[in-house]
Amino acid sequence: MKMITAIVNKEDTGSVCRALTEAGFSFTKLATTGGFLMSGNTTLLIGTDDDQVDAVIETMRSKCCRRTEIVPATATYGMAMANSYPLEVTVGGSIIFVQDVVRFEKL
Ligand code: 2BA
Repeated sequence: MKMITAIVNKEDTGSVCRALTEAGFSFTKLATTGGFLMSGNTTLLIGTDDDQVDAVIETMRSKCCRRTEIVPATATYGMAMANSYPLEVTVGGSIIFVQDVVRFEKL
């Protein structure tokens, strides 16, 4: 079994969650904050069989897109940093980590 940890842009969260549900995958949705932009994103915890990992990722790929975000000149981000001019960063589609699950119990 694997645990997929996926950080999803907030713009894509609704469509990604709908697609995962329609495809029959179980997940837990957490409200999270990116450490660099300090803006809201969503982290999904998706426990699944090894042979379903690619299907989960393809389902997500169909709903996640890369987008450019402009950080205003006055924004502070990270720890005690501020930019003096507008900053353009490419965010997403999704940052995905896949880890082995040593033991799974449902009580
Ligand atoms: P944030 O940390 O808010 O980062 C938003 C975007 O800002 C990143 O998009 C990246 O393009 C840019 N960025 C991040 N750190 C930077 C830096 N030190 N210098 C310049 N630009 C930087 P993504 O790479 O698509 O990441 C989207 C979100 O996924 C991140 O939001 C963070 O919440 C998470 N994430 C990304 N990489 C991660 C990692 N290695 N471990 C844990 N979470 C990660």
